[in-house]
Amino acid sequence: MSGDTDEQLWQLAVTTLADNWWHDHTVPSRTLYPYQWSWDAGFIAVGLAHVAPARAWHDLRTLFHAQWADGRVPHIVFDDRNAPGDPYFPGPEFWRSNDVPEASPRATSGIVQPPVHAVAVWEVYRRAGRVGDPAARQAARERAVEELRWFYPRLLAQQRYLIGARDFAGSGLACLVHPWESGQDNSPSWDDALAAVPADLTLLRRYRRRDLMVSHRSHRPTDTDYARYIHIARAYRSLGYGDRAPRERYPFLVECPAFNTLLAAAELALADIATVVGADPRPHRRRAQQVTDALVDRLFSPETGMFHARDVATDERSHKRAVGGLLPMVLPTLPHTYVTSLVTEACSPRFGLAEQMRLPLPSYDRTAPDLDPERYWRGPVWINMNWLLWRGLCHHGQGALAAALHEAMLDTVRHAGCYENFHAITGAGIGTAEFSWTAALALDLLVRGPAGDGD
Ligand code: 2M8
Repeated sequence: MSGDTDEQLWQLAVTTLADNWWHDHTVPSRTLYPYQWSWDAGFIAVGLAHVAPARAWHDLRTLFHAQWADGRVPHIVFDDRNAPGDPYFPGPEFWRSNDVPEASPRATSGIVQPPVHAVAVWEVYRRAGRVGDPAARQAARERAVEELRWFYPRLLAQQRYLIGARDFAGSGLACLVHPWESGQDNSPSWDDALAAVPADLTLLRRYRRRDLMVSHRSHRPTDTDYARYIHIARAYRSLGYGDRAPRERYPFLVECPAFNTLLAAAELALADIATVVGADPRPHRRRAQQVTDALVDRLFSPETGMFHARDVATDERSHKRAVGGLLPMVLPTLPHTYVTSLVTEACSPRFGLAEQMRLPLPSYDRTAPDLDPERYWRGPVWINMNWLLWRGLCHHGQGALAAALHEAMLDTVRHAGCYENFHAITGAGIGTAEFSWTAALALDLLVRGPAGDGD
């Protein structure tokens, strides 16, 4: 594919989402990720809201039907109807969620992903009732209010789990117990914390990496990374996925700027939802502010002008400049001076935001000696992170930069297709070719226009 028109891109994105719908949910990709993933479902719903709103609600409901009794929303929901033959590792027999009393009856993983769902629910609600005759519009609006009522207590429980049980450092921030929880799996942000985790390659002989059967080795995390991922997941599993054991039982405990930004953004979305369902929005706004303040206190570095992950075991901040460290820019609660600092960093050669730009922001500093332009979260461009940053730029009155980023994102997808991610320097498509969140967010960008204020 090269140089598609907007109409062709629209069609491609709609087809991608339709092809990735299986039974009661959308998979990120039929080949590489044949189940339902948590934060993918949020981004996917934002796109489905424009073309298949009933499916958007259905998809999110499927995810929340698998929510655990303690409030956690698992990062993968398995379903053997759509994926016979054990096509993904680690699958249900690795996670063994059915052994855990708080787990949902449906097999899931035991870890979480960034809580983008409240934002997604609000976006789907906002879009409701925009097509059809007046009666159809009215019915869609009423249904959307019912959906908000269904989701509100579940989203609250999700927040309570993350802000409560996951605050390992007592800092007001949620802590990740596994790099997969960040969604930015092999980001250089975790390198320091991971260095202390044993990399037992013999573990990989016992299991088989299914990702390498459908993807290039040079695009995926290394075996050393994978051995560590498995070690950390097994340690957490041995605690019954509990969050109250002594800290040294958790091989990886990290506060992530992007995850906590989305945690605060979820509180702001919940404040909006609360006003519709007749609840009090003020506690949500208060919590959003508290998380924002903790982000600034714990994760902002005056030296780099951006945010960085903090390893809770050593209490050290990483020095790596990853795109997640720019994400607090999406928060209306972030004081202006930090927004300015983040925009300045985003506009540096490291990330390349500019009124004339060819490619969206990479996942990692383009000038760093350890940039790996095609390896997953160590360089490549990801549309979801750029879409979030674009929302932040729109919100903070950076119209010209927002418009340039909007165009760069669409241009990249028009040229390469709905790939999972894109080479940090050339923009070529990488990973799986029919990737749901790229398709979904392209639809949203097309509808909303450069300033985010379109229909
Ligand atoms: C990637 O993560 C999974 C593990 O969860 C994997 O590498 O197999 C990440 O890009 C993550 O952000 C994403 O949610 C998932 C499915 O698209 O794939």
